[in-house]
Amino acid sequence: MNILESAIESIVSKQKDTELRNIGEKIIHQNRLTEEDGLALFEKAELPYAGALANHVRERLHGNKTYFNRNFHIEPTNVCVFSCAFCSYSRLYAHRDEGWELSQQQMLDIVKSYDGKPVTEVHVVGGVHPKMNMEFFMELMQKIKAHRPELHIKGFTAVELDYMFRKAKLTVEEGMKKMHEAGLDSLPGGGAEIFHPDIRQQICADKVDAEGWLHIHRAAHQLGMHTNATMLFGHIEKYFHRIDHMERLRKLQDETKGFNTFIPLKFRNKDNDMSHVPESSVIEDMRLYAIARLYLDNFPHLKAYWPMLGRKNAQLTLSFGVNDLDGTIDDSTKIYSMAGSEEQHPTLTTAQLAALIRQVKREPVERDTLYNIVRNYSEADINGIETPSSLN
Ligand code: V47
Ligand code: SF4
Repeated sequence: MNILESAIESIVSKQKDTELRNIGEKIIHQNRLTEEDGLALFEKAELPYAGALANHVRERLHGNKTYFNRNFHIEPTNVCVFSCAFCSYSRLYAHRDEGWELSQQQMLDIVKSYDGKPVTEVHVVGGVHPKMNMEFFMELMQKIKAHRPELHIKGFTAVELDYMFRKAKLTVEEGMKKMHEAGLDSLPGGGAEIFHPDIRQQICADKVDAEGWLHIHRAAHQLGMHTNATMLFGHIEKYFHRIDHMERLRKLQDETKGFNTFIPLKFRNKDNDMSHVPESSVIEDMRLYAIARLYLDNFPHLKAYWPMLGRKNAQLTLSFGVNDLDGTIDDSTKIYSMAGSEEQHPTLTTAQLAALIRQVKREPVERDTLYNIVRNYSEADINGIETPSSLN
């Protein structure tokens, strides 16, 4: 038994609550948690206990490695046919003069502005514009690939794809195949929000439901594509809804093994129809990351999206199960700055992101979208780089 294993055994053996102690035993022996276990963790586990268990799992899976990638975002539009109550970013078509709509050429120019820069991924995500159809995006991807074939296109949430496929009168399988052939390499995790209909009805009633979201990801997995999954947390959902959400993802992952990463997204309450709902505390946020790491035993990676959490809290998550900090995001993604994130200009250079990770004694590893290692960052690579206290 190594030092880490004996430390976690000692923490579990000292746990006074029998149910929580049994959960700890399961984690040590790599046994799956039940829904009741997940609920008990949310209801009773204090942060140090859940966190120690999650850190044990994180280090068993990844040691100190903390991944990030060099990517950039394209947000084609914020015009959207839907009106999710938590969204601070979208504008209805009738008010499109207040929003933005990029042409194919403008998006291609963004791609070209990265010529010669070592980015590996473009993340394309935006509102659901009634006039930007599947043909438009297929053509865009073909042009991107013609210009830079090796650039990985991670694009379009299940919400955007569901709308495109229905408009094109294609089945999910047909639509996904066409998008894949046009250049789509993988799917981001957005649009999942909270799957349970009782909550979905209140926060995003009109967009694709849980079954539809899972269907789209299953179809992508069946084509050999990888995808991510998110959960929008810390608003009106109860612990039970979080477990229900993660349970549905765990089941699909058992079936397909196509998910790479789970990304909890903390609800931010500025300028949206849920501004009266208070944001969750940092303790609740860290407990959520930890419990997600424990519950989703078949997800290889757990990501904290730093532009939403802020840099310091993102560093903190690395002790509570998280092993991925997304990317350098070399441009200004608006979905969080408009919803109240402290990160109004979410840009970090690669060396700054690596320094952020090193500062909390983890090992920065640059990856591509599929977690192939691009580069390890040694102390020497980041010497003299500003650390977060001076970056904030
Ligand atoms: O689905 C919208 C969320 C998501 C708010 O797969 C909000 O690598 C908090 O999915 N407060 C879209 N969250 C972004 C997304 C994403 C981001 C980064 C990486 C990946 C990936 C995916 O943003 C939406 C919704 O859940 N969101 N408004 C808000 N007020
Ligand atoms: Fe549209 Fe996405 Fe905003 Fe919902 S969250 S209103 S689908 S942009």
